[in-house]
Amino acid sequence: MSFFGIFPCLEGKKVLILGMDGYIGWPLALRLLARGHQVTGVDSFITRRRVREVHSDSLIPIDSMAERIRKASRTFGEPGFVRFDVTDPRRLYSILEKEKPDAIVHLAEQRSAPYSMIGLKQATETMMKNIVSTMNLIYATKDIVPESHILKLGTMGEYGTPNIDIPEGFFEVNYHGRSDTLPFPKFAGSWYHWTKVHDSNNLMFANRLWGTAITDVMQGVVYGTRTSEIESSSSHTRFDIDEVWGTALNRFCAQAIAGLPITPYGKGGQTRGFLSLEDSVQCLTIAIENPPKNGEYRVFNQYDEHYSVNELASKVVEVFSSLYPDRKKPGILHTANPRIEKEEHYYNPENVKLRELGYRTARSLETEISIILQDVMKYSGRIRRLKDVIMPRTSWKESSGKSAVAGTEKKK
Ligand code: USQ
Repeated sequence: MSFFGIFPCLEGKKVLILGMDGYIGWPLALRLLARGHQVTGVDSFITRRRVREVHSDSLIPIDSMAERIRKASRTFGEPGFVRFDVTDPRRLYSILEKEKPDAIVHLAEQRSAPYSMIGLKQATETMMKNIVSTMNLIYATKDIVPESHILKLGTMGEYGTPNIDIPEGFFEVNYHGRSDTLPFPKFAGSWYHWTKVHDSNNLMFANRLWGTAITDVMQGVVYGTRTSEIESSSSHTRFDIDEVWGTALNRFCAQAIAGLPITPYGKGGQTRGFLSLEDSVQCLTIAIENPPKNGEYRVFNQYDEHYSVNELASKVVEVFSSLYPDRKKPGILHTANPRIEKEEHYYNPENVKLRELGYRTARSLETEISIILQDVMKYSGRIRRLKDVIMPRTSWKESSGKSAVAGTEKKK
């Protein structure tokens, strides 16, 4: 158990989690309940459906929401839950009327960059779901609970990989003899990442219009299978390893256990901010328990350390070899990069604000990789069934609208 998880919060809050069924949503619900907050969740279960559409599944089996709630209630307290899609403003207004939450955490967005790059249909679905759900939340909060705090999950990918340091949201600019504090320029690398930029702009404007209190979290890539509360309740969160829904380090661990080569794309020098699931949940909890001042819009860069994908691949090989000395050492295969991104670049984002509020890294990278490998090993039989969906296929260059157009013609 992390140091942070031991002590319950003195002042319980009412928290609404949009996207409570997701990879981060469920462990966050457990953590907040364990700390004495009242939690209600919303989800449409779209991630479960979309993952099955690419013939994949969570490697670690997950319970139905009814079973999740039963397990949470036995250990920490009962969360409320309502099933709907946040793009439906009527349902969102009605739950805010009913719950009157102190904080609303918005995790209910399409979260896969490769999914958004499959073609026009997926790109527009991502745009629509993400931007509309955030607009619904902005208006519903202003109309029903104007004092509430919106905690919105954005992404470090909004900034791209500029050749200068990245501040937390804003920076001082001097130009032609004049200076101002301005939002740092955004340069996203997928339709998905651009939706998060559009969300950030809309949230910033809502704050200017109505003074809505907002935390816009620029989160790095999350890895891991467990938090303290997952361990004590045996209520697992999903763990995706396929090329569309799985993320780098989680996939590398699964590849090592499956006996497949680990796949840094291209040269593998692409560097991102990473943090464990335990740390992600810790940071979001800190943001909820330390809300922005009335009328404040603040930006947190939420990651622990930055690594290149080559560094992560080598780390997985190293930890795997010491855990399983008798097994064949995993290979590393630099596959052609399906994405359009810099493969060697400068990267130095700032991440001090959460540390100032008390965030401390829960476990070292090596410890976390070792835990993931051992958890994944328990499902090595299931990995064999998912082998065909692990290697990269979704190409940024080949993303096309033709199949969506062909679908329309057929209907006529
Ligand atoms: N990568 C590989 N090999 C793989 C998978 C990924 O080299 O097998 C590379 C990608 O090319 C990329 C980097 O790893 O340069 C990160 O890719 P990813 O698939 O782990 O993560 P990404 O698509 O960027 O998106 C994920 C989450 C998203 C979140 C984002 C944070 O799916 O929801 O917003 O991480 S960030 O990357 O900081 O924008």
